[in-house]
Parts: sequence; structure tokens; C-alpha cells
Amino acid sequence: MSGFVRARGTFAALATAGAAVTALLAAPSAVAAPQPVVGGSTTTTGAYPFVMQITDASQNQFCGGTLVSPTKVVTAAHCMAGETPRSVRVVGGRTYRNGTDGTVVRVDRIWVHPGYTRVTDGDDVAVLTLSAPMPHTPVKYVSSSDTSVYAAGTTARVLGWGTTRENGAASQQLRTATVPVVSDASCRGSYGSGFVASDMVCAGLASGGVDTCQGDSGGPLVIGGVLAGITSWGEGCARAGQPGVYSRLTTFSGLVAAQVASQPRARDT
Ligand code: 4AZ
Repeated sequence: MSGFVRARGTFAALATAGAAVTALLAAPSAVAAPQPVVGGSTTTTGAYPFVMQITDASQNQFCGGTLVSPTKVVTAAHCMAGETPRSVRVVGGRTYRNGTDGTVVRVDRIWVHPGYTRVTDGDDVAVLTLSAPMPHTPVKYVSSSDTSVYAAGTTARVLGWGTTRENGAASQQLRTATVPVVSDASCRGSYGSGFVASDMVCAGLASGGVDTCQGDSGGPLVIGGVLAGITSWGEGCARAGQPGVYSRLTTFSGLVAAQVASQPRARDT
């Protein structure tokens, strides 16, 4: 099972290798292969019922997701690379990665933002339609007009089962941390053209130490009680001056709303 997790990590590293090339060509700083939550503390899905494990068919967690309605889960587009509705499961109410509790639901449809190519180009958002309602409380997602959530210094909460240090082991238990939103100008300073302000928002301490990491991708960035971002990428984890990068959900909330409203016909499933 751990081999599977490593395979996913390798995939993520390969996926970001292309991004690194782009960044080397276009920006002074290279983007290293990104690597759950560094810093912070353990928590439970009881405390955060909207946090979902995205797993393979054998229920090995490889990404996070957020329940936004009984049958809709928001995650990262890059988490769905190579996946099909048959290859993934959404697990709610399972605090531990190796748990067998909670609710395992199959996926009827995967919508990936049609513009998505690689994390450093933006559009890193996907919506999964579940085959059955998830009996856990969803969280609201940000409205397109609610751009004040990204004011620099605003406290954001991240959650996930990812590694607790760069190149470290995945966490058995759900973890959470709070990180301040970083200004677009500062994030541009960190990542150059890899930072697409229209589609991304950064969060992290200038001194590092607290961050999302490998395996946290697709999980929530919650600001003011609403889903405001999706864990997407970053250079390593918890490094000084290299904040985590999240999909800027205000940009995509119209598209997400359309997906949340749509019910797949039987032939699509
Ligand atoms: C990842 O590979 C990943 N430090 C997630 C978040 C960050 C880096 C990598 C941000 O899933």
C-alpha cells in the first residue's frame, strides 16, 4: 500500500517536472517537485466533516477533497490526471488514513476544468459527482464577489492527510493548520510567472514551518468558514519564502456552481 502512495508521489513529481522546466525558462526561481500538513496539529473528520479522502478503488488515499453539497466534491484537477470514475472513491468521516470507518462512495462523473494543463498554468479545479449522497455536512464555497477573503494576512485553514515534512511520510491522522494569506505581489516574488494571480492565491508564513505538503493536494483552504481555495502546489513544503499555492476559488465559483447544480443523465454515468 505504501508503494502505491509512493507511486502517486512519483506521479506528482513527474507532473511538476514539466512545471519546473516552464519556471526555469520563464522565471528566476525553479519550482521543485512539490511535496499533508506540515506544522499544525491532528484533528478529526468529526470536527471537519466536509473534508474527504480521495482514494483509489482499494481505498488508498492520494488526495483530499471538499464536500460542497450531498453529492458534489471539489478537488484539484491535477488529482484527477489519469483517473476515471471507476478508478476513484470518495471517503467521508474517516479520520485515519488506514481506517475502515466512514462512508465510501463511488463517483459517477469527473468534471475537470477544461483549461487545465499543469498546476503552474492555473485552472486546477475539478468537481466529482457522487453516486450516492454523502451523509456528512458540506461547507459553503466562496461566491465570486467575495474577493475580500484573500486580503493579505487573513487567516486560512488547511486540512489533509499529506506528509508532515517535505519528502516525509504521510500522516495517518487528518491534520490541520492555519496559515496567513500572502499578497499576490509577494507570491509573484516567490514564484515569478508560475504564479497566476487570476487563478491562484498563496498562503504561508514568511519564515515557513507551516504548510500543506504532498498528499494534501485537492483538499480545502477554508477562510471565514467558506471554501476559498484548493491545495494545488508549491516549491517543496514549509520553506521560508515559498508559500503554498491554492486555486483561487472565487475565479471558479461560477463554474463550480454550474457543476453543483448539474445532475448527470444516466448515460453519462
Ligand atoms: C503536493 O504534492 C503538494 N507546499 C501540495 C502542497 C504543496 C506542495 C506539494 C505546498 O500534493
